[in-house]
Amino acid sequence: MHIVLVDPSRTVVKCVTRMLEARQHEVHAFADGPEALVYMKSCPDVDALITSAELVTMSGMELCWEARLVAGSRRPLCIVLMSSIGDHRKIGEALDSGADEFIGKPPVPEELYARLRAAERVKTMQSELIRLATTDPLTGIMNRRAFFAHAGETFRCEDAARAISMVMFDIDHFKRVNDVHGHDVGDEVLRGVSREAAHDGVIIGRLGGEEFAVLLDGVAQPQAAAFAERLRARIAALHFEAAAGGLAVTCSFGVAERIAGEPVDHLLKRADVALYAAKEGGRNRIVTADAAPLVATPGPTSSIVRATSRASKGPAAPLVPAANAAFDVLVETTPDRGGAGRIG
Ligand code: GH3
Ligand code: MG
Ligand code: MG
Repeated sequence: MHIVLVDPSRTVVKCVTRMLEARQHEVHAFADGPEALVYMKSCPDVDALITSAELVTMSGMELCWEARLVAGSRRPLCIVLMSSIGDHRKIGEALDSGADEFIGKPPVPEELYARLRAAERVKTMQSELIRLATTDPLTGIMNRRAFFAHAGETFRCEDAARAISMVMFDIDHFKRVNDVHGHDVGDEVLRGVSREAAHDGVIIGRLGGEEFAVLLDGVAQPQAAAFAERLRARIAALHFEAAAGGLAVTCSFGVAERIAGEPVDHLLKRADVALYAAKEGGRNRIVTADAAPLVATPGPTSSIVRATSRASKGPAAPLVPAANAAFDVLVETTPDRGGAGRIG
């Protein structure tokens, strides 16, 4: 395991490091909490923190708490607090501060090893739970919830000068792929399209069905539209094999750049309205939304995106572009001829 060890005593650090290295653990030792936290922030693969309860500029309890915040809910981290004081109140306080284990100082090697083995088991389970909770099982990319969480974090860290753009896209006439070639081929198309879109290591999520979103951090709308155009062309060039013959698919794209202070769901809404315009305009194209905010009239489904209401062809909560908003059709491609014609 990759372990951060924090103790002000060089002797303790030396002794515990020797114990851990004897079991092939990788140890990074620090004399105090703040420097350990800086390291943990920059190094997301730290598996465990072993800290003394008695530190210099912050208490061991505070470090436990801060380390828990650094790890958040998406990063498994085992925290072990070491203290020479066998005070039960202190043990309770340590556990309440985010520690998983409490161990005497200096630790007895066999106890330390056993606690780390237990930590490893818990970590494996936590990693699997996190993976299941954040990954779309069909495509292996982020699911809707994880994408929103990731976008939310990006938005919180935003520096005012940095552009952020959202690209939403949806496979054209995908229902016909299923109808003509079967659900398994449909699934293969979903995998192929998401693989192509995830190609450059971009932040991509499957928002539902055959609808995807890409978050482009540090990218303004014109460059985001150019990215979408490259992706549109790459997806259109994909070839899928099916019993009834080969097939190709196209996608429609909506692109929007974040207005300062705009929340994730609002930006997605604008990208979705642009996507809707791309569908209306003939599909297999990119439409950018103007930076003007949308006026969402109140309605039962007026949150986030309208994919569901579109898919069901039922009444959608109306989203009305504000007076100065405009749709800008960027890429005029050959309008589709009803989709089925494209499917070989
Ligand atoms: P449009 O061009 O307007 O987007 O038309 P469309 O046919 O792509 O859209 P529609 O919303 O009518 O159909 C989407 C289809 O996607 C219907 C649904 O059965 C299918 N679908 C949703 N999730 C999955 C999945 O996980 N696998 C497969 N194979 N199909 C799926
Ligand atoms: Mg579709
Ligand atoms: Mg759809």
